[in-house]
Amino acid sequence: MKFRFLDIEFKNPVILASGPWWFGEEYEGKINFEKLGAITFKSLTKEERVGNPTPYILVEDYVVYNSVGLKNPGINKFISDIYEKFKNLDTVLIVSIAGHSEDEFIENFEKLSKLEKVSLLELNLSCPNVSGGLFCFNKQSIKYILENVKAISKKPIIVKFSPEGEILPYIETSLNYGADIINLANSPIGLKIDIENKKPFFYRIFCGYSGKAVKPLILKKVYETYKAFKCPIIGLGGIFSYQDALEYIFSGALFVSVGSAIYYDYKIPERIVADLQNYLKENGLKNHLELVGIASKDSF
Ligand code: RRO
Repeated sequence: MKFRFLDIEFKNPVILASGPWWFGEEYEGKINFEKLGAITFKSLTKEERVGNPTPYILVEDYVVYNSVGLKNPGINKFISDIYEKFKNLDTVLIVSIAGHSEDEFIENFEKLSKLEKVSLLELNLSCPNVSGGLFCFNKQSIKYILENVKAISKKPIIVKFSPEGEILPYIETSLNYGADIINLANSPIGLKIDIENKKPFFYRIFCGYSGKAVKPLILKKVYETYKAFKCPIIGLGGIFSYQDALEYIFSGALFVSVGSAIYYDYKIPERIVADLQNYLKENGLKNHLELVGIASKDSF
C-alpha cells in the first residue's frame, strides 16, 4: 500500500487528523500510530492557549460539536516535550500551525520547519472557534503567508480550508503561491442549543462540527476541487470506514484523514488501513494511486 509523494514515503494514505487526539495524552498505548500513513498534531500557536471556556466537546450520534478555541501548550513546550516523545516513531509527522496574525504564522512556521522529523507543515487557515480564524477567505493573507513560508523552508506545505462557501478561488490562490497539498476540510460552523437551559450549548454560541454528518458536504468540495485543479488533496470529514475512505479517494483525495471517529472507537483509523489493504488486494492493486479521482473523470 506504500507510496512515495513529494519525496516522502507513506505506508498508506490514512492520516490521523489534527485535533481530536490532541497530542497523544489519552491515546498513547491505544492508537498504534506506526500503522498509519501520517499523524497530525493539534494546531500550535506561539504562546500557550487555554482555549475557550468549557465545555470543549459534545459527542452525539452523528455529530461531534467542538469549541476548543486552539487550546495548546505553545510551540516551545511542543518542541521540548511532545516532539521529543514522538520524533522516533516510524510514521510521517505533520505539525499544524495556527496564529492570531499572518506574521505569527510565519514565525511559528520558521521554528517548526527546523524540526528534522517533521516532514510536512500544515497551515491551519480555518479555525472555526476563534475570532479572525478564517484566514482562508482572504487572498491577501494566503498570499502573504505562503510567500513568506515558502522562502523559509523547502518542506511541503498543506493548506487547510473551511468547507463553507465558495472556496475554489481561495484554493486557486493557495496553489498559485506554492501550496503542495490542500486539506479539505476543517469543521464547518454550526450551532447546538441546550434545550434544558434554553441557551446555546457553547460559550461562544457557534461551534465547529464534524462527524458522519459532514461527509456529503466535504466530499462535494473534494470532487469540485479535484475537477478544477487536479491537485493533491487530503479528504477529511466523516470518515468512519474504508467505504467512506474510498468515496473520498474516488472523488479525488490522495490522502484520507480520520478525525472525530476516534471518539466512537479509537481503533477506526487502524481498521481503515487494514480494510483498505484488503480492498486493494482483492482488486489486484499495489496501492490506491490509480483510484484517485476515478469518480470525477468525464465519463458521463
Ligand atoms: O481548537 C479548535 O477549536 C479547533 C480548531 Br484550531 C480547528 O482547526 N478546528 C476545529 O474544529 N476546532
